[in-house]
Amino acid sequence: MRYLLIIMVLATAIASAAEIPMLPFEPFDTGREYRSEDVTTDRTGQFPDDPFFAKQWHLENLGQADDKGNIGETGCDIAMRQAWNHWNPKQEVILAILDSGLDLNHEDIDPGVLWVNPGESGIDSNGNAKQSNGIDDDENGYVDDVHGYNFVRDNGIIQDDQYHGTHCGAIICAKMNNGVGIAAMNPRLKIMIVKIFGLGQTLYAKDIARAVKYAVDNGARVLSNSYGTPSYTKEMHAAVTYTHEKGALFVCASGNSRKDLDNPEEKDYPSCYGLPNQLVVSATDNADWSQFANYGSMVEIAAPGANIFSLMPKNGYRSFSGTSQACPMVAAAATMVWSQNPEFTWQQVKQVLIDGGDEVAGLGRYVKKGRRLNLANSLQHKTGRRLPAHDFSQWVTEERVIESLHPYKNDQEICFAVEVPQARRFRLFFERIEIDHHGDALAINSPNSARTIEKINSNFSECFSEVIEGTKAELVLTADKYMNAYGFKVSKIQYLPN
Ligand SMILES: [Ca+2]
Ligand SMILES: [Ca+2]
Ligand SMILES: [Ca+2]
Ligand SMILES: [Ca+2]
Repeated sequence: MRYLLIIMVLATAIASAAEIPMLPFEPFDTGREYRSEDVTTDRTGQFPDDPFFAKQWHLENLGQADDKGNIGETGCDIAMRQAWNHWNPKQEVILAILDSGLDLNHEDIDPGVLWVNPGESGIDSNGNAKQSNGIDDDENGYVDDVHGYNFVRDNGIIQDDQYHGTHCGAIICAKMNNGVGIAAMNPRLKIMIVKIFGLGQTLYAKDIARAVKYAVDNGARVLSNSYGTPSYTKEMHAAVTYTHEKGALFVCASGNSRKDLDNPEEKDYPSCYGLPNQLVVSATDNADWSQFANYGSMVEIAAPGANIFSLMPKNGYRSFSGTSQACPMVAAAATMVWSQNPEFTWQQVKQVLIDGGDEVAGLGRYVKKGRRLNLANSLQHKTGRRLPAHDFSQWVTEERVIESLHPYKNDQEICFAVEVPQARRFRLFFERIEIDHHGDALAINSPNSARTIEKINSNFSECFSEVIEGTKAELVLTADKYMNAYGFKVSKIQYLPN
């Protein structure tokens, strides 16, 4: 029942607040928090020398386990080590993070990463520091907004009093190669902190819309938005439209509820506002599987988002899962591409990120074109890995029914063997698939290559599987003890004759 309760809590939270941060996929009470004195990993003499670097599989995945012990697959990462070698910033580009602030007291945060508002820094005519004199020195409508603004308390103090902003922000801007804590994507980016969550009042759409407008009006060209709500609001729609008019790139998390965002009943915002300068981000794990992210035609890129190790307030460290964690990676990648190509428009930045992404088998169900961020490619304007293209016009179609019980039973693992003796390669046509995403999955395995080709835990109809090499496949349906669904029905197979 544990999962069910969590879902209900989430659903209640969504219903009661107009705007909430996307809660991490993992419940709060699992995992452990680390202190740097717990660390036994000695990385002295290596680059980067941050002791938790090996836990940051999203930066460099050498097949090590993630923080929860799941073994990864080499190369399922954003190619950060190579990206560092190809980064030559020509111009500063400001990246705004709209979240709960940043823990400036953390041992692994350097406040030097923060954007500094020139109009709110230095000394005023009375000899007081402009950043704390209680005066709106630059007359932008916000008092003492030296590093951004706190819309929750209506002041310039952007310290995190929650955790979400620190965890997501530090993925980008923790201090790296300092022998402490984690590495980050790049500490030399300039980060504007726009605090929209935390202790104090609950903000509603009109306040978040003001915060979005603040970010672009004060120079941010990339905005990282790790929050969402099922409610459409004209205020937020207008704010995202405003970022489009101003030529900024609005990067946002697709959400963690395994919803089909193309379904009118399952919309989530800001992902579904449909502005072309939006880049909606899905999440993958350390073997490039998509587990929980919302999906749909507006989701154009994936980035690592399962068990992402980062900072917690009070010198803590831990992993969280969510598109909230994937979103800042793409936002930082966009900022790095833009810093290196200052003449680019947002269209070009977005295109370079999508073009550089690696195509992943099975990811195409959840992300348009099935691409996961590869920052090293994008910084070099290289095309990422592409899956083989097939000319299906020569393939033979055969009626064949393979189906589970409808609904399938809870608490079981059941295997369906498929053989197409005359095939060189083949694919399955699903009339319908409905697999509950809480602990259930349908895996398509290829005994020929000893690989899992797809893992499906959502709803689709009238669609093909990925191509399976050889003559055999196995469909393995795994169900936990709670909540079931229709299951699946294959009605046709299509194959290339041998
Ligand atoms: Ca001001
Ligand atoms: Ca001031
Ligand atoms: Ca560090
Ligand atoms: Ca289930």
